[in-house]
Parts: sequence; C-alpha cells; structure tokens
Amino acid sequence: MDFDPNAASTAGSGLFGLPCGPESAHVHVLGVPFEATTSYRPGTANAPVAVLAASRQVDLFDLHFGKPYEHGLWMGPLDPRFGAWDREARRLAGPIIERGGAGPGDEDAVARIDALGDAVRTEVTNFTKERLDEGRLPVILGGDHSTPLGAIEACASRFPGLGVLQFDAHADLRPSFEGFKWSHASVMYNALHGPAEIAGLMQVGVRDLCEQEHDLIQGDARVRTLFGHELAAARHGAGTRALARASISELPEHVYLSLDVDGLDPGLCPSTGTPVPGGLGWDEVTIWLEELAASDRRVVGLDLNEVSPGPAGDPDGSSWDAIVGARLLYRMIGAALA
Ligand SMILES: [Mn+2]
Repeated sequence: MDFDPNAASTAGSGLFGLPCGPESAHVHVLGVPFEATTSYRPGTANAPVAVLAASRQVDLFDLHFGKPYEHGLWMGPLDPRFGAWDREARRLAGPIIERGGAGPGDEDAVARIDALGDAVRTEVTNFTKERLDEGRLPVILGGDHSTPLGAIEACASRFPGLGVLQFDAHADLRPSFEGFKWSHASVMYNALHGPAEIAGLMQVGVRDLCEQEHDLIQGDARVRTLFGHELAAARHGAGTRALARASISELPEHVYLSLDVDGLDPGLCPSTGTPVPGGLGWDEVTIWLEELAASDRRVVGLDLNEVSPGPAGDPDGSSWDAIVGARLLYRMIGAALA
C-alpha cells in the first residue's frame, strides 16, 4: 500500500486518515450518535461525525504510545437506526425534561424512551461481543454517557471480575434520572446492578454528585471514587503519577476504560452537555493513561463520550471540542494497545 504515515491525510479518508478496512483493523470503533436523556445542553450526538473529521488532523506518531495506527484502526459508516432512535426519543423526552422529570401521564412516553435506550444497549452489546470474539479491541464513540453501557456489560460477561476505570465530573450512579432508566446519569449504576456484575469501579475526577450517589459510594465496597479535590491535592503534593499508579494497582486484571470528557477541565471540552469547573488537565490525563499502559492491567474495551461540537454540529471537525476529542481518542487507543 502506498500509505505514508508522515503525510497529510485526504478529505475522504478513514478514521485518523488511515486507508485500512475492517478485516485488517485490530481496533473497531462504533459511532453511537445518541443522547436521548441529555438533561442540559444537547450536541453530543454530533460527536461521531465531528471527531471522525477532526481525526484526520491527528499526527499518527504519538510521543507517549508510539504507533497505534500500525494495529489498524477502523470506524464503519454510522448505523442510521441510532439517529432515528435518537430523534424519536428526544422528541418524547424534551417536554418531560423541560418539566423537570417524568410525572403522571408520562408513562407511555417513558416506556418508549426506555425501549429505545434498551435498543441502543442491545446493538452496542452485540457489536462488542462480536469484536471480542474476533480478538479485536472494541471502542464506542458516543453520544452521551448512556451509550457504552452495552459495551461494559459485554466486556464484563466475557471477562468475569472486570474493573471499570471511569473519568468523569459526575458519579453517574443515579438509579434513574428524570424518570429514565437508561439515563446518562445512571450508566455506572446500571453497570453495577446489571446482568453481568463488575468487580470494581474506579471513578476519577468526580466533583458534582447528589447525596444518594454519595451514599451509594460509601455503601458499595466495589466503588472507589477519587474526587476532584483529591486530584488537586496530589497535583500540589505527592504527585499525580504516584496517585495514578496506586489507584490503577487497585483495579482487577481486566479493565474497561470509560472516559466522559467532562471529567477533564472544561477548557478542553467547552461545549460538553454538563460542564463542571475543575477536572483533569491534558498532561494529567496523559499521565493516568501512561500509568495504565505501564501497569500489568489489560484494557479489553473503551469508550469516549459526551464530546460535543455544539448544537449546530461540526461536519469538518474544526471545533475545539472535536479537535481535543480526536486527539484524546487516539491517545486512549494507544494506551490500550501499549
Ligand atoms: Mn458521565
């Protein structure tokens, strides 16, 4: 093949400007443009298109993880069903969210929204199962944080005793939110209480949660939460690298990596749905990924979610959010392959 990894990519090329097809690619990325229960600022459904476009600008040589592209990275065309399900669910959920959550008379709409969320979950589960059976690395590109639930569940049933490493401003441990079972704010609650139980959940960067979630963290021995102020203390004291190494050593052998971009400083994701001040810096999250790669833990699946180029979309990938999202996705894949 006449592919030159040092050259600029062409407009119609694949993910990260690569020419490879699905057969030769070890990494398969599924775009899931779904954000039905987004409670605040919409836009993450535009992320798969925007991040794909921005990915063509990412330099393929990574100072930290070398040449992830050599393994073959591929993202298929978007499944139009996700878009159709997203539009239908958003049309039904909009007025309910506007009123502050479901109430009497909303039963039919909530049932339909939950059914559509469950359809996304089933599709993501099937995608992940297939790729794990083929020995590939499955990657989910949301959408909001509800989108990777099926991937976490598939990895947990394939690798019993799975640990999840979650970067997030929020705990996402509500039993349901605004009446919706498959809410973005419930993804880790659903993962912990679903059919395939996970052995451990390490949350990094949490700085916005409700009392019920706080109680759940205190009461479930599987959950370990590093709050934003603990990260700040490490940054200014013993050091981020020591905290990252010690925390990752608490995870089981098989790890699923779930990164909600709002776990990072909002300067890196200004358009995301529910931004919170504080969070991990770019170099800081890189240190965490380096320590994960250097550990003897194995990343069996991963997702990047809540990237939003803004409500208007971003087909050419020139928004700051999409640029950061594409670079972060490449670095996460690099860490998983290292
Ligand atoms: Mn989240």
